[in-house]
Amino acid sequence: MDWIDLAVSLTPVLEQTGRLVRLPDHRATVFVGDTHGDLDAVDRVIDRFPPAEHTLVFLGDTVDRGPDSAGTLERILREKAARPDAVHLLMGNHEGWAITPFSPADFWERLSPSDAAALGAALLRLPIAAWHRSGVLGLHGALPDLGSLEAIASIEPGSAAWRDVTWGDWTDDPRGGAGAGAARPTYGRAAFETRARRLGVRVLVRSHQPHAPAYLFEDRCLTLFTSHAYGGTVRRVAVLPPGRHPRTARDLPLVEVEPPGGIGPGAFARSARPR
Ligand SMILES: [Mn+2]
Repeated sequence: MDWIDLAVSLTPVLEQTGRLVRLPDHRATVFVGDTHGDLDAVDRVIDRFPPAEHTLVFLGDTVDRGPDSAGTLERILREKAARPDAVHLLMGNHEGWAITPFSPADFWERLSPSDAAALGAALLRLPIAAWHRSGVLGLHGALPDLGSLEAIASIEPGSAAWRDVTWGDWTDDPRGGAGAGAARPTYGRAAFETRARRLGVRVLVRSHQPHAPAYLFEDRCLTLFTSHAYGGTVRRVAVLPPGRHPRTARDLPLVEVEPPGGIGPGAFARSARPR
């Protein structure tokens, strides 16, 4: 099957799951940050944490920037099709390109208009957050300003809450961030604490900002990146073992997904573009 047809064929599975994934307790959850066309990163994650034994949560931004966007997305979708309950791809801003297009977006801009339309519509069905009842929430960017966790299930693509989740940044600047009106909504500690309390979130695991501090807000906000596409970042995933009730994100072990001996000369590097 052509892989864009594969993406379209997953629509019923995604609709059944809904916008808010409920993660199971009985096996480890592995959170994977932006992969951005870094197929080697995805291959290594799946080799090391097989979906037969783990729940994999990809936090979005699988395409653009890196050398093999189509291969990266296809690999994740094939794993999803094979084990729909064990592999989840959440929506990042690069999966939401059909709603908020931006440039440069090398992957999307090279697709034919019909392929971009079909794939863009299919990816708008993706879930936007994954919840583990130990208090851990995974999503791409920032927490939405909602009254309850359950409200996440009703987020509409294009809404303010959707924009916060897919585009939102965090900052430790004590003055806070640029807020909801900015092209890239940015929030500080006060917004984090208020929103996390309302949602019942103890620990947030997210990606989206390749050079953000790994830990923010008393270590309750973990930023992961799992791609070499921006250069200078070590690919890491975070593991939530079964039975653990984390107080902070430091209770989720970080695992580097690199070849033996480190990044090495074969790694690619691209100039950082803050998207
Ligand atoms: Mn992003």
